[in-house]
Amino acid sequence: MHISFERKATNLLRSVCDKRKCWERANDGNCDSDCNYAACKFDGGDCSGKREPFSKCRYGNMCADLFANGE
Ligand SMILES: [Ca+2]
Repeated sequence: MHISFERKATNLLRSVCDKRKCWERANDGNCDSDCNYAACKFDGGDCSGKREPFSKCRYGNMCADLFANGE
């Protein structure tokens, strides 16, 4: 059975969105950068027009998350 890394990453990020209660903060007019991932719907679009600042990374969302975690 094979589950792609990308799919795992997406599931992981979705759980992160849940933990951070991003769904409650999405689209409230404030940019919550810790929710600004595709898996969190880019904070409901509160942060710039869905641009990906870590686009150089193959898995941009994950890189952004690791970066946000302190390294
Ligand atoms: Ca927000």
